[in-house]
Parts: sequence; C-alpha cells; structure tokens
Amino acid sequence: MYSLRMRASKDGSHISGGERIIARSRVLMEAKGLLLRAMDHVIGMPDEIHLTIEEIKDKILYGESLPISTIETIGVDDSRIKAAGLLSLIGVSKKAVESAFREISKGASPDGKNMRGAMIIDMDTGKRLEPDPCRGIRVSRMDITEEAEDALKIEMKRARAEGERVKEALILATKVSMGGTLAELCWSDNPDYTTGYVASKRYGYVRFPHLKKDGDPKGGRAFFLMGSEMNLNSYIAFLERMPLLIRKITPGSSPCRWEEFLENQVYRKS
Ligand code: WAQ
Ligand code: MG
Repeated sequence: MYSLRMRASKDGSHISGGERIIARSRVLMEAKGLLLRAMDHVIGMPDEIHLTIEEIKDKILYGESLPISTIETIGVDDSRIKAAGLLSLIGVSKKAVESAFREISKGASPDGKNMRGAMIIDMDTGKRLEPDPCRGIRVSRMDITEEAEDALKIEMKRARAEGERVKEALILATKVSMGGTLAELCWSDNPDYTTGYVASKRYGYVRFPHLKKDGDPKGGRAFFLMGSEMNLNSYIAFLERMPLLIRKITPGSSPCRWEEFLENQVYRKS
C-alpha cells in the first residue's frame, strides 16, 4: 500500500491539500487526481505543489467511521450553545470549552491568523498543550476504502450533508477519536462554509450548521485531552504518522432537533 499526500501553495500560503492510502495499482491514477485538484482550485493557481508518494512499511490500522448526525439550529448563538452543551456532556470543563471557542474565533495562532493544524487543549484546565502554537498538530495518513465511500454517500444523504469536505472531516475526526481524544471541536476557515462539528467516541460526529457567521474567515480545530493521563509524544505520533484506512461506515441519526438527538442517545445507551 502507498500513502499519497499533496499540498499546494501560492506565495507561501496554503491553497489546497489532499491525501490517499491506496494499493500500488492505483498510485498513478490517484496521483493524477491529486495534481488535478491542486491545479484546479477556486482560490487560484498555486506556484508550488508538493506531491509525496511513499510506500507504507508499517502496519495499517483499519477502523469504522464515527456515526454522522446533523442538529437543526437557528443561527450562530444557538449553534454554539448546543455545541458547547455537547462538549460539557462529554466532560470538557466550562473553562476549556470557552477557551476553545475564543481561540478559534480570534485565530488561534500567536499572530492572530488561523493555525495550519489543531490545538490540543487540556479538558480540565483549558491550557493549550501543542508544542508549536503556530503549526499545531497536523493529522495525516488516513483514507477510506471505495466500498466504505459508497456506504458513506448514502449516510451523508440521510444526514443532508454534501461534498468532499464532509468526507475528509469525518475521516480526520474518526482518526482523532481513535487516538484517545475525548472530544474535537471544528469549523472551517473557508468564509462561506459555516457548518462545524463536535466529534467524540461517545456521541459520534455531530454537525451544527452555523458555528460561525457567513463570511467569517476564521476557523480551526481543538482536540480536548485528559492532559495528565496522556503521553503527548505518542499521541501526536499516532495522529501524524499512523496510517488509518476506514473500511466501515457506522450509521447515525437523521437531521433532528437537539432535544430529539439527546433522547435518542439516552435510548441507545440503555
Ligand atoms: N490536521 C489538523 N488540523 C487541521 C488539518 C489537519 N490535517 N487541516 C486543517 N486543520 C485545521 C486548520 O486550523 C484549519 O484552519 C482548520 O482546521 C479548518 O480546516 O459539513 O473544512 O479544511 O460536516 O477549512 C467541517 C464540517 C469542515 C464539515 C472543516 O476544515 C461538515 C473544514 P478546513
Ligand atoms: Mg479550509
């Protein structure tokens, strides 16, 4: 099996990226696909493209996706209250939740820009733990099999979700949860894309349609951890380097009101 990773930039700023884990017979075709993606991006033509093709010599981890749910919300305040509520239910302290929303909203990098990767936040103290607060943690080396992707298309229709962005975020969130992360909070840095999510092993991948205002260019990710119980180095190594291939899609619940979602969860657990 091979890991393919592409990143494209212009004047040093990131334009697009993508990655695959595939059999040798598909390397050429998929490499072409990634290059097409790099050169056909809405933001413009990159002046630098990096394509890495690497044989995977370690073992590959196989996994099942988190289930997808979409919560019906009205506006940013409502979405944020519910997303924060879900993080509290998972056990993230109020302090840590507030710190994550504040940092992502203002641009979590020390220069006030978006980070390239994710913050790690101690779920009790709210303290940031990532070694490099500009770069953050970059989750990499993950993909989904063709069969699972077919199943995912049906799941996404049911959750009324569309596009590559959702697929990629689900793959990333699944890997993040498998690494021992208690919860993840994310919304895009794309100004037109306001849907974000809270992901966790316990509740799955839960989407909130308006985690930011339309037109807002700020976005980011926070991984909440039991800081005192984790070996940070092995945690980061897992997220950045362990190859993960998702080969099964876990069904979630249809778009629903928040109260309904919570009731379903109680029902499922009992
Ligand atoms: N690892 C860690 N953090 C990353 C990575 C990565 N590989 N890629 C991006 N980030 C961080 C970085 O701070 C970005 O600014 C931020 O996440 C947002 O990245 O409808 O599109 O690629 O279900 O803009 C979520 C909702 C969409 C999808 C997320 O993120 C849905 C999205 P973006
Ligand atoms: Mg983006």
